[in-house]
Amino acid sequence: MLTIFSEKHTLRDAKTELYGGELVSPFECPVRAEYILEQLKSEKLGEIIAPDEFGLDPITRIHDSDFLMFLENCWSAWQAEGFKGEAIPTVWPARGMQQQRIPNHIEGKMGYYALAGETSISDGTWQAARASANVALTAQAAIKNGANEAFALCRPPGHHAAGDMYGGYCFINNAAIAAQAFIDQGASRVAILDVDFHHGNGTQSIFYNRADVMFCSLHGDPKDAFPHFLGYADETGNGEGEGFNYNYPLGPGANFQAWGTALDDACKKIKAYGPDALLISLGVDTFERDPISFFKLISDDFTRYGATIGALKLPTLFIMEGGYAVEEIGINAVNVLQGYEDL
Ligand code: SS9
Ligand code: ZN
Repeated sequence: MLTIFSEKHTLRDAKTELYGGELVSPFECPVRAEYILEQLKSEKLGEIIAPDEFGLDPITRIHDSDFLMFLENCWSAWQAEGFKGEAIPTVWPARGMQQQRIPNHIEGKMGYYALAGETSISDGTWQAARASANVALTAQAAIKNGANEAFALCRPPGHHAAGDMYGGYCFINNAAIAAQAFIDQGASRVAILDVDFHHGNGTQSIFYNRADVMFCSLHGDPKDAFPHFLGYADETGNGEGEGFNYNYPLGPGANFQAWGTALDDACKKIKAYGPDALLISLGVDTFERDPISFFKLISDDFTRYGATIGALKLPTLFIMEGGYAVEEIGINAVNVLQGYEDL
C-alpha cells in the first residue's frame, strides 16, 4: 500500500494540553507519527512518499476563509498580547450570547473558533496542519489516478475540525477535504467511515445536509465521551442529507464483539449506498490500553476489522486520526492496513 507522509508534522509540537485541571504534555505528540512510520517500514507495507502542495483551494471548499486566517495568525496575535503560554481559549459564546459577531481581540477569537479547550495553538501549528491536508490530498490524487488504496499518515488529525471550528487536537478536516476532492473531480457518492474512538463531529457537521457524502461513525457514547455534544444515534442527517448519517455510540468497556457488530451494520449501509470511494478516518484509540478512551480492542482486532473493510472492495483511502497508546500505535494502525490487504 502506498503511504503519504510529511516530515513537517513535527512542526506541530505543542508543549501544553489542558487536561484534568493541569497543563500536561499533549497526548497528540510527534512520536505518534514516527512509530507508525517505523512499523510501516519494518512490515514493508510499500512505498512511502512526500506530499505535493495543493494550495488553499481544496481547503476552502470545506473551511471558511476567516477561520483559516484565524488559524494562520492566531499564534502571532497571541504573542503580540504578551501572553507567556501557548494559545488556549478561556471564554465561549455560550447559550444566550452573541453567536455571529466575531471579536477582534484574540481571546474572543479563540473562543469563537474553538470547540474545546485542550488544544493549544503554538508556533508551527498552522504549517503542520497545512502539510497534513496535503498528505490527505496527495493520497486522494493517487486513488483518483488509479491506485486502489492509499494511506495518508496525517498528523495533526482532522475529524473534530468543522467548517469554522478547531479542537480535539484537530485544525483542518483532512478526511472532509479529501472527500470533497473526490466529489469535485466527478465522483457521485463518497462514504466516510470513522473508526476513531471519538465521534467525528467535524466531519458529520460538514456533510450533515448532503446526500453525496455519507458519514458513519463508531465511537464512545457522547454521554460519556468527548466531544460530548454530538454523536447520538438519532442524528441521521438533515434535509437532502437525511438518511446519510449514521452514528454508533457504544458505552464504556465495549469490546470487539460489540464494536464489530456495529461495524458490520455500518458496512451494510455503505455497501447499499454504493460509493465511488471509501474514506476511513483511522483512529486507533479504540485500543484497550489507550490512555484517554474506554473501548477494549486488542491488537489482533485491528487486523480483523481491516479485512472487513477490505471485503467492501471499494477504492479506499485511509486517513490517520487518533491513537494515544503511542508504543502500540504503529502495530495497531498497520494491523488495519495489513488486514485490509491480506483479505
Ligand atoms: C479525555 C479528554 C479528551 C480530547 C480528545 C481528542 C481526541 C482526538 N478525557 N480530549 S482523536
Ligand atoms: Zn480519537
